[in-house]
Amino acid sequence: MSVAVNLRIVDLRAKEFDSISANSAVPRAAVDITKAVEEIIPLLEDVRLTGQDAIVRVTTERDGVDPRPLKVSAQELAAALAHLDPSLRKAIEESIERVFKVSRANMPQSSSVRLSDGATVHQRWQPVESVGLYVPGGKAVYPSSVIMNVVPAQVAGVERLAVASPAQKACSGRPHPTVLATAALLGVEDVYCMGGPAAVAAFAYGLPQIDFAPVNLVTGPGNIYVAAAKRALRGTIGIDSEAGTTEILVLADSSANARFIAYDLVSQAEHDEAAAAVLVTDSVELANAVINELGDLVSATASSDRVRTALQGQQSAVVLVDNLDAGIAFTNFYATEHLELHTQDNQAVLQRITNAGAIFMGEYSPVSLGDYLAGSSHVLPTGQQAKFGSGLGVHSFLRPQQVIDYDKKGLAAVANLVKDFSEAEGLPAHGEAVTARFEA
Ligand code: HSO
Ligand code: ZN
Repeated sequence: MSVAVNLRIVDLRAKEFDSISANSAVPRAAVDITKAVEEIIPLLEDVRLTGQDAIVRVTTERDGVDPRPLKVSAQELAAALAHLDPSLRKAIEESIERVFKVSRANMPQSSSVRLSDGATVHQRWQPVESVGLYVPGGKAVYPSSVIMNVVPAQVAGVERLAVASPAQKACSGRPHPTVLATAALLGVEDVYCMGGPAAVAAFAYGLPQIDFAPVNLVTGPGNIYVAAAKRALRGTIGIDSEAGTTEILVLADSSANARFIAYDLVSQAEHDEAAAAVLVTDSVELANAVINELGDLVSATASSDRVRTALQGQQSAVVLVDNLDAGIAFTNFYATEHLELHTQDNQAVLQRITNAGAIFMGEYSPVSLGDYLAGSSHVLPTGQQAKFGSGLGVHSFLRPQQVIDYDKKGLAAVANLVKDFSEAEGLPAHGEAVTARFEA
């Protein structure tokens, strides 16, 4: 039986809106990360002071399993790979290959600028030495996230890559076998049975009992407590971003296929009750058609209750606008994680899109393709972070380093200018360090 979906309609026709009013018209689901940070600080401290003991304690208490040995053995990894369903293995291998190709093409180039005779500044890209990748357990199992994190790190040239994934009660207290199998396929040998904020703390502080050294950078998705741990430990470690709940915004005109759009909204709503699914359109007919299609789809889909809750939450809506210009303006203000364009001229619209995590062009580029197999990353900025951040990629694992290479002639040409600057800043020793080189 089909039950109508109450996707709310936000009518912005004949209304002025700006970034603030657009985002309060369709607010993100509220998450109190500050409170979560407060809650987990004692646990992070516990891991810092007692290492593996803290991890064992918290996992036994909360999940009812002893995660030891924390390090997943080579035999366990090999067994997980041997038991991997052959067709899933094919899909994983194809995904890996595509992400590899895209990552290789995305490697930034070093540069070298000669500013005058004997005056050169180079820039080279240096990989981060060690990375911890967090792979969540819980509501869903994401071998795809292993690919999206590991492949760009490997292409960037990261030397040491450790994966942590929580003990699963249903998997005899070990991480999920598809996660292990994917790690094995990627040649990752350092895999640990640990989860939640404690795992992020282990990445930051190391675990002396099992000779696990701290890493420099932690990436990967997780629940609010994992995000809170990343926020609390940032500085001790680098982090990719604080991954929030999935968002999809579809910008469509009357030419769009309502059924395809409904499917795509449902596909991302499937992740979480707090997922945001937003349709922005200037066509009332399309809006009604999509809402109509959703009734059937949501009633029939596997996670019907979760999807319905997500679509009927404050964070999801159909936004009606006067025309495509207003739709583009709303889209840029909202700065969605995933943007789908379903318009008569997607290329022209694309030129005017400034803020989005990733952009999916037309009816044969759905978000779920990007989640698994497009070759692009599915680790993308949520909650307006697309205004300043980007998806995960090779660049996330690289640091630009500048190399300053001046000879005597190059330095002589600017020696007096340095002296003038240094005096203006009241730091004459700076200038003297240069002029001294030219005194007899
Ligand atoms: N859409 C999610 C990624 C994902 N989907 C993983 C399926 N598996 C966040 O971008
Ligand atoms: Zn997804």
